[in-house]
Amino acid sequence: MKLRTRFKAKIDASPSVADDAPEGSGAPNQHGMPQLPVGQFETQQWPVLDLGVRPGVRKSTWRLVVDGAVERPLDLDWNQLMEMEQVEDVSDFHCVTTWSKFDMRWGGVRVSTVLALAGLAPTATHLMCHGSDDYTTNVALEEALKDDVLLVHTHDGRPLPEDHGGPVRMITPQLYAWKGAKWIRRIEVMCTDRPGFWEERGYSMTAYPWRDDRYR
Ligand SMILES: Nc1nc2c(c(=O)[nH]1)N[C@H]1C(S)=C(S)[C@@H](COP(=O)(O)O)O[C@H]1N2
Ligand SMILES: [Mo]
Repeated sequence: MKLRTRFKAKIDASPSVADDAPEGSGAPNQHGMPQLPVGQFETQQWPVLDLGVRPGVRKSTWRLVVDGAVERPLDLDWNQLMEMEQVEDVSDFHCVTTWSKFDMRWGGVRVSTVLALAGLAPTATHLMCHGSDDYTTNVALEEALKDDVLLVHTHDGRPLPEDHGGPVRMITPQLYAWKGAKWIRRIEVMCTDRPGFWEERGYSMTAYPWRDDRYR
């Protein structure tokens, strides 16, 4: 069964699909949500936010392990990522520190494409995404399987800058941006939820911007 079919009910029940009173302002975005979530302001800048570590990953050294509750663990290199279905998408970026940047142009591979290749165990529910700086963040599968959740290598037609997680990072446009691991090196598929770096320090497990879902 296709992953999307298998997870359809959960995706349809996820906050950004099921919420009939999303809190925010501005014209509706492509999902019918107010473009500016509650408590956010729009910026033209693209600030850099991370732990201050620059792991120095290059295309030639980048690898992505997909393991845990999967049928076929993967260990992908750059060329293998390039051989997978490539997509372009425009989406917004919402940082929990209250800035939002609209209409970012991304190029990359859907997380769902990679997970379909690995094959999810029937009991899989969440991901732990690991960066090369040892950052971690947890994402529910019904969020990670959405079409705009990407492993991006391109922004605005250029290689993703190292500061922003290049050569490859994850993005989660319908969640706060901390759910998108920069310099992504491992996607661990889990059968229970577990907090990542910021979640252990009091940030939300679910991180849904249109309900001010910042802390837990
Ligand atoms: N590997 C890694 N990914 C990370 C972080 C980090 O510290 N390390 N910070 C997160 C946070 S808190 C935010 S807001 C976004 C910021 O992405 P940017 O620096 O490209 O704006 O990356 C997220 N992904
Ligand atoms: Mo953040």
